[in-house]
Amino acid sequence: MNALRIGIIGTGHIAVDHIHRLARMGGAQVTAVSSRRREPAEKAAALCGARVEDSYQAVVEADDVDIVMVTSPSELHEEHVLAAVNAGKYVFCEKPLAVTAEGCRKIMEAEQAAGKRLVMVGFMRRFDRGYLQLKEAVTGGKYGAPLIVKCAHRNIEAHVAYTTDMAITQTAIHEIDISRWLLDDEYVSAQVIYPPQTKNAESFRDPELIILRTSRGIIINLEIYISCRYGYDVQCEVVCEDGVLRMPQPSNLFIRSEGACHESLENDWVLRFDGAFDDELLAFLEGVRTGNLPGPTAWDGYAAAVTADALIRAQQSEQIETITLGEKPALYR
Ligand code: ISE
Repeated sequence: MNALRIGIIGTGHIAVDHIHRLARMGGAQVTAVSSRRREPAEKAAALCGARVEDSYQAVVEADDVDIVMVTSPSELHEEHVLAAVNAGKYVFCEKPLAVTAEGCRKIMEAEQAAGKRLVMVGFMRRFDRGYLQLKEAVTGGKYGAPLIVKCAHRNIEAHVAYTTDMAITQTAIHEIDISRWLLDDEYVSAQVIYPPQTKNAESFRDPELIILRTSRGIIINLEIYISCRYGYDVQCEVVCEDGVLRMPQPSNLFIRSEGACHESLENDWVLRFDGAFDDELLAFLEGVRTGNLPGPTAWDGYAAAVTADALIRAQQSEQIETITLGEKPALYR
């Protein structure tokens, strides 16, 4: 079996993480990388024996690139994914697919013009063991219809210059995707409610409570707390008619000592979702080999972007905002 040849656009932290994963997995070879900054590009290239190209166009057009991995800053995703799709290449794009719903729509149009699915979005939580168990239990129907989804997404602190809307586009975006996937339903409205501001954040609103409602009337109640300080903590519980299903946490050593019980939490998402990151890449590569890409699709990226737009409006209006997706194109049905 010939190794799949990968070109990477954007060589920050997550790209380097993917390079290490690909090296461990085998079956794929990074051949070219590009970045707006030369030094990180050279460092990333040295890790995998790739060459540095001067532009993203050169990566996309290279004959020895079958797959383009887009790990550039979010606001550049649209341009980079469109170039790759228009060149007929398979694309793995880190979330978000694009920062606007309009950008995602353009990507779907390009993919439809290509006549087949080329794009997978990096919503890695769909490959997490805990979420997969939850999905199986919800879908199995044994516990009755789902009524409420309660989620919490807490980060230790903002890792970059953070703004209030980033709590939606960078952070809540994971639950936006995972809840519609868990429920197999689409959102119809969005609301944001603010409790008192934490002393741990100054330049943006934190924490906040997000309420989403789906077409079947299911409520998603999501707490986002970017600067909780104590650890990286992601929780999800689905209240069904005849039972409550809680996502299991990855197991860590449980210690009883000095009159207390203690179990440590991971301190970032790459460690917390380590297995999910591996399994998503393996599924993507297998999808390219078989010509049958798994989700998350560009439609999923689009649905998340439309919901994020409504939530940003809701952050400002503090009113209930409606969400309208329109019809799902045949390619994604
Ligand atoms: C980051 O980009 C992620 O993807 C993490 O999963 C999320 O917890 C964090 O808030 C984001 O900034």
